[in-house]
Amino acid sequence: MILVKLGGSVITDKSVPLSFRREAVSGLAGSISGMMREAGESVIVVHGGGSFGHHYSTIYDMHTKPDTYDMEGVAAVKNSMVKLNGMILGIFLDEGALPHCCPPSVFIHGNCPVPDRMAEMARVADAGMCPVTFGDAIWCGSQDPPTKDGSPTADDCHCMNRGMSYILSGDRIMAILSEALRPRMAIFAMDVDGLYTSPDSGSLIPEAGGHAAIISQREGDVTGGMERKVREAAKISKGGVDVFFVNGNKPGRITAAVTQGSFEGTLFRGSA
Ligand code: IP8
Repeated sequence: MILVKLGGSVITDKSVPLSFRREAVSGLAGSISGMMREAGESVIVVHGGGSFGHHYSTIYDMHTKPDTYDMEGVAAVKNSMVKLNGMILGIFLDEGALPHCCPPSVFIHGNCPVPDRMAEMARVADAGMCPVTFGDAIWCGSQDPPTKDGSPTADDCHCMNRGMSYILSGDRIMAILSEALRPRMAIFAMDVDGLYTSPDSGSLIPEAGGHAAIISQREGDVTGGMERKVREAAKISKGGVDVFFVNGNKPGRITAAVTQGSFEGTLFRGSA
């Protein structure tokens, strides 16, 4: 099984609110469909919020830390993500990737991943459909932030129904699903070729390892942009899963990584 994260910067134009990049999504869906049909690979897709979810999270000042955010904001973020997800599902269907919509509330209760639900997603993928989930605003009753940076973990289940919510990033979902399902590879499709030694003029890092520490935050979205991506990728690879950062505008590179083991991007080698 392969997990693929479609980054918000590939599927939307982050500089223009509510702008969808149809052609980029078609290319990615075509490549995923090919991996499923021709290479017999089971695939689960996670997508980010881009200029949909992040647009409203910023307007309503919502973050990954559980808090009593404006419920109008929770509703606006969720509505925008469902719209974005609907467009993605339509293109996946057109490209023969047989999408199976799985909002995160299907497998995350408050701040707790639900193992049975994640196992069911894997069964859907193994049966030849493509479960598609996404970063979202999540209802969570927790009174205290469960971790230092506020992101939920499987160990911290305090759903006390006190009206809290939080933004769950697609990158975090990648780590949650990787830990539960142990995919063969976790791929992050982004709008750059991979990780660079410095944000502006550095060279591409083909294999990350210790380099990951030197990467600073490139973009300032509510879920932490590149910094969070690197953190989650490092966590996933420490669990023994290969993680690949790749340019999502060049979907042939995803196919080459999955079918030929040829990595044009940045690889975090799994090291359990
Ligand atoms: O784009 C966050 O997911 P991300 C989604 O993967 C929202 O960080 C709702 C802002």
